[in-house]
Amino acid sequence: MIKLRLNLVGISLVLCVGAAFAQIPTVSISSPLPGTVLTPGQIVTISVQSSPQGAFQLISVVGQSPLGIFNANGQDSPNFSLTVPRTISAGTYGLTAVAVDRDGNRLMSRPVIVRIESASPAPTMLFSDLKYIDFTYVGQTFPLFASVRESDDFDVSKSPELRWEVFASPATVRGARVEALPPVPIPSNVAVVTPGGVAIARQSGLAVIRGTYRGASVLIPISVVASRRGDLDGDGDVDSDDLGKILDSVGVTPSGTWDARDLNADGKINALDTRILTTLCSRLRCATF
Ligand SMILES: [Ca+2]
Ligand SMILES: [Ca+2]
Repeated sequence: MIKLRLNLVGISLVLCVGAAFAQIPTVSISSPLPGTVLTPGQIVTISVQSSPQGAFQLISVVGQSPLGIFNANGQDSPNFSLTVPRTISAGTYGLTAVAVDRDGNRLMSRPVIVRIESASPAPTMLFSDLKYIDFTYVGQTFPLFASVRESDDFDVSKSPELRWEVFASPATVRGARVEALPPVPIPSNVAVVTPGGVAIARQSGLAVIRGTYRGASVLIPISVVASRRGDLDGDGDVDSDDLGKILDSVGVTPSGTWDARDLNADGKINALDTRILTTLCSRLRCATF
């Protein structure tokens, strides 16, 4: 009797060890994450993970109607491209992966619940507090802002959908308001805008920075003064005011090879540049008057 019980214990131990080493087949949706918010017309990648490798002959994703069904044969980790139907109603929808193994057995993942929100209407106008930017030296930088409402309570400055471009200015007068660009605007090198939305003056001249967000746009005229070397405030002379601008920038990385503060173009703004500036001063001892 005791022996039998021991034998039973022995068998159960063997089974446990065996189960620990056998890989349990799994299938799951790794993307989108539960709770992801989607809008009609949006394209989203559905990623499925399964194991062990080669266990399944078919992996499908069943989307709650009307999201649709997607199938992949013989892939362990298929990706599917889902376009959210434009006619879908707002609400929550489930996505479930279904895997069929070599013996025809079906395995289902935990459903991923996504939320569909009705698409906000495209804005008709884009706004910026910046009516005009007057760069006083080449290399000067200026962060750009945009919002879809006149008060900046709906800031879209960090949106990946916001795009800044620099075009030649149709206005010839510095500070002139620009109402519209030509149908085919000409790109300009007067300034560049970094992917983070910072405008950098690159050469003297007039230009227009255009911000575009979901079809709405805003125009910001800019000027970069044709200044003499060392004239960093653009007032036509080189004096202690300009020296102050370099002193304020010591240790700052130049915004580019064109940066007017890096007077010896060595990629640094330091004491050497301040010393060069003092040799460029219009008056004795860099006097302002
Ligand atoms: Ca000056
Ligand atoms: Ca330098």
